[in-house]
Amino acid sequence: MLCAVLAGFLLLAPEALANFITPKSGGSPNANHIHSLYDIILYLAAIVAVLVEGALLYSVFRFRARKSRVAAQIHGNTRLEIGWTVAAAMILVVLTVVTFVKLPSIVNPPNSSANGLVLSASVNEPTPPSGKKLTVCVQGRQFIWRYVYGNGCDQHAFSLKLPYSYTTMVVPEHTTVVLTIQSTDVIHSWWIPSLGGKVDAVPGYTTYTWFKALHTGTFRGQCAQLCGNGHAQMIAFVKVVTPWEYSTCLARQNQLLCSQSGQLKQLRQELTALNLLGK
Ligand SMILES: [Cu+2]
Repeated sequence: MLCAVLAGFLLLAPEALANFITPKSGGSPNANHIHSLYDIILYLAAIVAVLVEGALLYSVFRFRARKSRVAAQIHGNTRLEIGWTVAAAMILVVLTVVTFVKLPSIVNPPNSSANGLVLSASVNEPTPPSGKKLTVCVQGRQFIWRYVYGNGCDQHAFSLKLPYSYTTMVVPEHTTVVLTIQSTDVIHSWWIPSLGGKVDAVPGYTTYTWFKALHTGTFRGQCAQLCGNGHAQMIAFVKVVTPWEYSTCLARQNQLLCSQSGQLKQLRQELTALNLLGK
């Protein structure tokens, strides 16, 4: 009876509890591979748990203490002991092989799709086989995420006058996006669950991850490393749009940044002049 209930639970679980007891997925191939690997391990572990607990409960009930009955002892039964040692080892071997088979698809970025954006290559970041990707630099600081778009963003963001944004990252769909992750103060952790695993932003180091959004939409994430008293506010959004919308959005962002830096320059001049007048 108990086994039937647990088996029913396992059968229904993928539908009823999608992304509840398993990692979020659906936004990017790496997130999907993490999800399916997690599923395989979870269900194997669940089967082992049901078998072991079932045997235990059955034995407790069936062989409970009764007058004038002595339980049979199986200690020292070589066949049985070799059997369950080999079975446990085989399960671990299967899990290891499955993990190593799936790992490359989680770590290595694939090519952008034909309808994605055509982009440039660079040398030190994870690169898809075609070499074409979109680079976005993610910078964690207490307590906000900053994104700079385009090649060279990790070193020459200011001299190249690259467009940037805070909190919400805009990216095109079907395009391999490689993230270059840095921190300016303490350790933060970049994590948009539907778009893949989390990666730490460590001061003094550059870490990398990637995603390839499978459809448009907005994905929410949160800094996953306690980084100070404003940690809870350090949320992040990835807004996935069509490649055309992305190009338009980037051009608009450039224009806005340009006009604002013009205004800033003017304001600085005025303040400097006032200061000089005051002296
Ligand atoms: Cu944080």
